Amino acid sequence: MAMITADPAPLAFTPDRAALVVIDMQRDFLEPGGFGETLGNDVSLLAAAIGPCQTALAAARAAGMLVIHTREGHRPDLSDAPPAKLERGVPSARIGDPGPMGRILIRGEPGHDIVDALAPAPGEVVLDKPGKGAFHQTDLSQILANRGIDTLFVAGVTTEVCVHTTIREGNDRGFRCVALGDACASYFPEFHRVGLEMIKAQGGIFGWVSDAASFADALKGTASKAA
Ligand code: C5J
Repeated sequence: MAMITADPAPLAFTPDRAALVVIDMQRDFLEPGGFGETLGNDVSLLAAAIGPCQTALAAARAAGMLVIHTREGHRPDLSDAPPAKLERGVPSARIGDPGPMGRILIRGEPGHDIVDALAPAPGEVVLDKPGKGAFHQTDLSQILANRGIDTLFVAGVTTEVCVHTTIREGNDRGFRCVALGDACASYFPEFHRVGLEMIKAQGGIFGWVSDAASFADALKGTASKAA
């Protein structure tokens, strides 16, 4: 059993029954020329999460914890992209359009890749998802059930969109969900702050909020049987 400092209260967890889920740290969101920038965002704001994600990944790997990386994106023929998603907003380029990193938000294109600094290690799960939540139209539930996982530590981007949706989905499915706040980021600093507040408010209505260093501290000296 390990214990992590968190809000609204410390949380005890079993590392063998926990997973680190790193959400959508893709070039399409973090680098110029991708999906994030086509929506008018300053993508440099997301870089703040890279260092803390590295800290969390190193700690999880050392502990032998299950690590899952997600990628938001669509099939090249866009058959899995709801028209309502494709039509929305007034982006400078739409999903599927060509860009400097290939077709925007399309699987197999360079922009869909996870940034080099957070490249998945061999054997880690890479989960492609068509929606914002990591449970929607994916086999995440089965992967977690196969490993007996009951606690999710969640990092990545963006705090109020795919991180939040995944935590809400996980919470409703009975997982203890912990956002590693500094390992998450948003194009809107205020949404990041309030997004984290929302998770831990009301006694932890969606879960807990902690940070990458506390996660690493909690795992010090633990080594998973699953390693
Ligand atoms: C967005 C995400 N923001 N990964 N996706 O569209 O948060």
